[in-house]
Amino acid sequence: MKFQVGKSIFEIVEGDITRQDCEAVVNAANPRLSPGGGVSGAIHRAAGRQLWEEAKKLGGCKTGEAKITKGYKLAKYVIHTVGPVYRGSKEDRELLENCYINSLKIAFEHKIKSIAFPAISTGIYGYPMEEAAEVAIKAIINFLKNCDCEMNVKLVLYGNEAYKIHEKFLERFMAKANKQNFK
Ligand code: AR6
Repeated sequence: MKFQVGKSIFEIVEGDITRQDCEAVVNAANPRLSPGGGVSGAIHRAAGRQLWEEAKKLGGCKTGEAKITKGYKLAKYVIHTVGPVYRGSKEDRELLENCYINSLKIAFEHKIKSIAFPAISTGIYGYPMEEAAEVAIKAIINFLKNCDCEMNVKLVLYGNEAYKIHEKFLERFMAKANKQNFK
């Protein structure tokens, strides 16, 4: 499912983030930026050992913030962001939103034209998929609407269930936005 947002394209796809043809891949990292499991483990395996060699020199990353490294065998860049561990508090939402916004800001600063995100925090960190889908989609679309950029942003959902949840939310969101003359 694909939409034009300003001069950019926003797309949701079902698949493996290590198999996307993108200039930058976003990693759902931990505060140490160590390889870990889940999507982060897969990204580190695909990029190779040099990714950890570079990431470990960055002094970690706070929740909601983002840092960039080279992408080695995976892509030109990897942008590491640390999602919140879900607690069911108001703060979770803001921190998750910050992950998307801060990653996109770094991408913009590096003139990155194509970027792939996983569904940050929805695995080991326990963020409910429906709530996370709303936060991710709104954050990405608002950023693209308000930025003078031409980016191709992909949200890569692992498995059909995750894809369907995002598709449902995106359809409702776009229908509402179109009624309000979405540009
Ligand atoms: N491609 C796309 N999405 C994937 C892939 C893949 N190859 N593999 C898993 N996912 P998680 P978190 C989905 O747990 O919740 C790590 O150990 C997965 O189904 O990877 O932010 C870090 O080091 C889920 O929907 O990230 C941290 O300690 C989403 O990616 C911790 O996990 C995120 O799942 C971060 O937890």
